[in-house]
Amino acid sequence: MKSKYLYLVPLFLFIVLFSFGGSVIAADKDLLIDSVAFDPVQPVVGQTTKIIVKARYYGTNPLTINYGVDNVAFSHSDFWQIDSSNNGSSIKPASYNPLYSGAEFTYVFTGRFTGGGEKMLVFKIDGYNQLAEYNEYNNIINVNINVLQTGDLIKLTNDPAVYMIGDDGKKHLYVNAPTFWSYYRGSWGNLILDNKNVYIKIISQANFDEIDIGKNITMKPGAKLVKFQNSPRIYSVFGSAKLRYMSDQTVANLYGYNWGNKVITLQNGFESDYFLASQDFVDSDGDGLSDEDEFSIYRTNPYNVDTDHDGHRDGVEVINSYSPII
Ligand SMILES: [Ca+2]
Ligand SMILES: [Ca+2]
Ligand SMILES: [Ca+2]
Ligand SMILES: [Ca+2]
Repeated sequence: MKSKYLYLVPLFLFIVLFSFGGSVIAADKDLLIDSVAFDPVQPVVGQTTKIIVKARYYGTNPLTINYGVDNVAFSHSDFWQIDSSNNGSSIKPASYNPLYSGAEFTYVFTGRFTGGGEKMLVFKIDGYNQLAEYNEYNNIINVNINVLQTGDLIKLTNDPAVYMIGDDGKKHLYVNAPTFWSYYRGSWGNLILDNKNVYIKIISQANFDEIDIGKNITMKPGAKLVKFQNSPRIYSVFGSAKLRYMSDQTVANLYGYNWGNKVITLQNGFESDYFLASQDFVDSDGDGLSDEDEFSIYRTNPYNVDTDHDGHRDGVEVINSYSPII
């Protein structure tokens, strides 16, 4: 590694001697930033994250004075440093603690990203230019990082499975396409959620593996009927992954004779993502949507079967992917 930079010395000497007519002693020292890494490799908003900056010193003599070496200037957007008293340094050069040529040293900034998306972070060693160096241009490093946040969709390049980053910072799997499409509109190339475009971020296997796995995502309440491979029983989904058992007659009364095409069959393995709670189902107006889902998800009136007065019941509109409010 050392020889990689040595060729710069004569070049710089030449420039300095030429510029100053040989009247000054050329700088024989250099600080540079080698690399910046993140732990976890794929940060998520709110997660404790370490930013690890590796730097290096070269010089004909060891550095014995702390020319600001113990501090890396760090410009950041949306990174909240937990311990602001700590400048992250592992080194403070002094006569009793010299910094030898070629030595690598580390800065660790611990904190949390407070916002998601693409970020550019800028790191600069010797930010106040206290040390005269033969290369002042290798002191800065720009690092781009894509910070994930709640609601982001992610997938791997060669795997169709799509996951969502939850409030818990974990990745949650959409177990199949109907479950996914119970939340989104549009097409894979033009995904829409709440009238806004959303994008699926392709992430590397290493970054993917860094994110903890959370619970599977269950069918959006009211959006479909479900059954499991091992049983003909039909359920509606309401609240948080709750199942309400429905007789064929109940289903037919609500959704008409062609209710069969509203039923999604889930693999038995996904049964444990749900729980049976028929007794909790409260549907005051009898439109097929529970009071809690009308209130918290669909913003419909739990006491009016047809909130938007278009002649179609709230629950029927939802299960047919129409808006019950416009
Ligand atoms: Ca430098
Ligand atoms: Ca209702
Ligand atoms: Ca209603
Ligand atoms: Ca309606």
